[in-house]
Amino acid sequence: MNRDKPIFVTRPHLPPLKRFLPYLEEIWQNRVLTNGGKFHELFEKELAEYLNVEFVSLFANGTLGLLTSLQALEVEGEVITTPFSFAATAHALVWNRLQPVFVDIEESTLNIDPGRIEEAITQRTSAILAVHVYGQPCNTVEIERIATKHNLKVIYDAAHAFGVRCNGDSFLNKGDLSVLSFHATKVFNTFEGGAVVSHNAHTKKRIDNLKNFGFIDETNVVAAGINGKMNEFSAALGILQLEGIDSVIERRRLIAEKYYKFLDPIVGIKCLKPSNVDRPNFTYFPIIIEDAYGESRDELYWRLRREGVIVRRYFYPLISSFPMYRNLSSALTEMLPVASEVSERVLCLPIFPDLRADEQDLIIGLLTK
Ligand code: T4K
Repeated sequence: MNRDKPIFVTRPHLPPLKRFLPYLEEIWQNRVLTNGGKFHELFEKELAEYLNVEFVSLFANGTLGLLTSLQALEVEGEVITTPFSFAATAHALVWNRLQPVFVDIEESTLNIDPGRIEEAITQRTSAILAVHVYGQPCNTVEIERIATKHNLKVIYDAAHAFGVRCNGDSFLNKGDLSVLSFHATKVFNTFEGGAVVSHNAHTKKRIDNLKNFGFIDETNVVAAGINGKMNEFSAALGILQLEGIDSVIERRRLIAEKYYKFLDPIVGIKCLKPSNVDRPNFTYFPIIIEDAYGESRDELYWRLRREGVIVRRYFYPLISSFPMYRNLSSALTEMLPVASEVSERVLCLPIFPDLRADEQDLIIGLLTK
């Protein structure tokens, strides 16, 4: 194989270009590029059906979906969240002038530990912003119990969770709102894009107004909303991508199975496997590098990169260690022992539908040493 070409942690799946061209031609003819055109309407409808949810609002990206969700629910004061995520999760709070309160994660799922949430609740807490990290569902039952008891809103950052099915259902129906990302690096992409799943027509309407600057009609603006709208090009791509998503996830499953087969026997490498889900999406392939491996996570990271395998340390460093968060009392490393340890040991291996067998063999060979 050509070793000059790097193997990235992911590559976006795209349909054949010729299948996209008719959509482009139609957009060129219609001259409707954004603000809720024909493809936007159709994609929103088809997406809701695919995800088995009732109300979907499309967004230009997941981050704007998070910002708008917090605004829509009128969240105030402090919000309990996880440090083990992408920057966007906590940044969305700051953009809404909310204070993140970091809580440690569970070792088994790497999601926020419900057992640590209640001790972090204060008079000022109004919501929980949890993340289904790597598409592994949070303990939604326990989170709901705590939220009901303390009258808190629940928003799930479901950026990684597209297409994951649990008990035959979509866990996007849990909590008050769930936010998806359709970024190029995600299982399902619309170039850039995102969506917010809500549970009633009133909330969807409010979210749709907020993503259009807060306009409710041509002359009335009811809130300082943002421009969060998805354009027609992304929506058209989304319609096409839905046709291929199940085979994309199946291909990812086969790659994951091969990794399990060859990496499970290696002493010091622990493959993190999805649990309690009917259909995982294999959006990432995270492994934990234990001392017994004989090489640290960072040594392995650099060795693989020197060999052209561009692995990633999602999520290192922890959000709580970023300069704008590290002075918070909840950001102390001692308060976050599991997240701190995992962040130092985790490595995400390449997984995407076009990963070739010889490329995967090379990666496995490098890990086997
Ligand atoms: N919440 C969570 C939990 C998230 O993980 C994210 C995003 C969000 C919220 C926010 O959603 P969005 O607003 O993004 O919709 C990437 C993505 O930019 C980001 O979307 C994602 N999480 C995060 C986990 O990863 P980087 O800086 O690692 O991406 P980058 O550009 O280094 O890409 C990684 C690899 O992917 C590259 O080495 C090559 C490949 N790649 C990437 C792009 C963009 C391609 O082959 N083609 C491409 O177009 O952040």
